[in-house]
Amino acid sequence: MGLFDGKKGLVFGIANDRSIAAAIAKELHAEGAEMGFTHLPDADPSRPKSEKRLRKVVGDWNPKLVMPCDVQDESSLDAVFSAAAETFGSIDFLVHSIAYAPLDDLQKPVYGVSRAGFNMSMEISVFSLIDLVNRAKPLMSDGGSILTMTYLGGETVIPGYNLMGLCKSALESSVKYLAHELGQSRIRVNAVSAGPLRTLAASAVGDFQKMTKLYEAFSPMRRNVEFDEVGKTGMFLLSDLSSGITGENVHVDCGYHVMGGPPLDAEE
Ligand code: 0WD
Repeated sequence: MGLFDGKKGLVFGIANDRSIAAAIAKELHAEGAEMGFTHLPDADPSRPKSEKRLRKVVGDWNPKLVMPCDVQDESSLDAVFSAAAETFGSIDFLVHSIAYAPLDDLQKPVYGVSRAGFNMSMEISVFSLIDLVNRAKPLMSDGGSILTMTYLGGETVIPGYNLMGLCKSALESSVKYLAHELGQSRIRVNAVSAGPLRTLAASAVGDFQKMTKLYEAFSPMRRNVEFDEVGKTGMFLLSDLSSGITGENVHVDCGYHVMGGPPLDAEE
């Protein structure tokens, strides 16, 4: 008997087997969930790289829905949600694990960010959650649970996180407002704030190795978080085990976020 037996949902944001969404989907699958997945559209359909990488993660689960989706493109979103309605009828959960900022803007100080880069980053990393929630609501007539992924750089300054920090602040605020607006429809909206994990997206942000060393030295647990730990907490927030939790930002970061200064045993 799995926690997700008979439950259906959509997962947005598996780029490859190291994606956080892949870690969450693995736990959901182990608990019996049926899922639909999207990948970034492949520029050359005769060489479907994104689809192939996604299918490598989820192929063995025989998913009924695998589709391209660019959250900036209304028509691809329309297609995904009409296919989801046709395939699943209703859904119980949705995973939003999507973020993007143009590298050039991400590497600039916040005051140097371009208007176009700001708009694009906010659209892909924040508005996409709002839009997905709006589109998923009619499919969640029996209630549901929605999860997004964030990082501590949305709450406090993490040098190098720059423009993405602004996006995560707006994303975390969206989680609270959406939770408020959808609570009476029995739809919960939560975020997981994960410690640094080596994924495709992470390679674009600051000095990754420096961050992981910092977590090893400063976090209460003196280590970095593992993929499956983030996956399990994501699964918990999507499951009925967390039925009383909404609007929450759960930190899965070995406690790093509670520290206001270095531990006394930290090396220079
Ligand atoms: O340390 C980390 N990796 C952390 C990541 C710590 C805390 C939070 N996060 C967040 C990220 O900010 C993001 O919101 O977790 C989420 C997932 O990130 P990830 O698993 O680290 O990264 P990745 O495996 O690259 O997945 C992000 C995916 C994209 O992958 P690529 O690398 O191909 O851009 O977001 C998707 C895409 O699959 N994505 C889009 N999906 C639809 N339309 C779009 C788009 N326009 N742009 C990006």
